[in-house]
Amino acid sequence: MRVCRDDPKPTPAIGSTPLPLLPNLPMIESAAHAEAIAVKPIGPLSGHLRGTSRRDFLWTGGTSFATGLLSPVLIGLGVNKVRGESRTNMQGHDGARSIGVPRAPYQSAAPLIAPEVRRSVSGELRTTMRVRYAYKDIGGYRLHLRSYEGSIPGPTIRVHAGDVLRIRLINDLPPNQDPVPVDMMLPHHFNTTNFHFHGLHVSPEGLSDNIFRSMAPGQSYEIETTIPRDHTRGTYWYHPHHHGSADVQITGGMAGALIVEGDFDDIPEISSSVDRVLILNEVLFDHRGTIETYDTVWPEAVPRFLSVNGQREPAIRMQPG
Ligand SMILES: [Cu+2]
Repeated sequence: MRVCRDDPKPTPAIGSTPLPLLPNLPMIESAAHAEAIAVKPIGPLSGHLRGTSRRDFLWTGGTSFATGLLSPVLIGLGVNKVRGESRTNMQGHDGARSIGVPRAPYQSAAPLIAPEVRRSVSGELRTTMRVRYAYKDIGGYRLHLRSYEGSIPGPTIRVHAGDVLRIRLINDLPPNQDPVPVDMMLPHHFNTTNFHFHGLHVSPEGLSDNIFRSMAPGQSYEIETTIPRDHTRGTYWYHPHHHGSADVQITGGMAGALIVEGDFDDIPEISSSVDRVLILNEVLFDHRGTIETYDTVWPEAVPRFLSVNGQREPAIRMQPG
């Protein structure tokens, strides 16, 4: 399923701390690509369910999310894919183009870290999403990118059909330096954003899933949407959808999982199993470890590597059997 294609190529990557702004510079490299997978592996109490898996896949340009119940075999496939990509691209980042990128400690096979979870209570999720620059150490590089709440990926939102989501979005990015172009098809205003609930069947108007809103830096905005009671359960995601800046922001890491719980989640064997959200991003950055020009996310002939929940080659440990 393809959606959200008004900008050519999305993707997530990184985040965590305050910092000084880097100047806009014409730079080398990159292309964007992100994959996000939410996986609910079968726990030890539900061995007989292994092999019966529920999966939903969403593909968006370079970004994909998958969710559901996946067997350890499938999880293994995902990890192998990440490992394969990483090895390939490690060489790229050791090349001349990565000279000058700030370095950071890196330990391969570190335990997988789950994104923070924000869950609805009594039919409502009321939360704040602060959009800001953040430092993120990933794969041995210290990157400086736009984020939700200073984390990459953003928090995981867990709701139920019938719930109301009330989000206060605070755009803490600095002012845009560039004027609005004559040709609006050109990338512009990378610090202006908005908020899109990818895949949700909700109102596209007003304060709801309105991709035509423009959320300027230095301002805060209310977002409110109601999920229909008969909404399909599953894993969705959220990301910016502002024309002209969405690609750069998503590539930098502004994305998170949105899970509508229900269906057979309450079956004891499933509810007692470990639920893992895996968000796979292709990490891209320029020689300063940031993304400040569209050329950084396009074309694709540049170094890159994959991350899982903002980590390069993390380890997922599972009990045998
Ligand atoms: Cu989308």
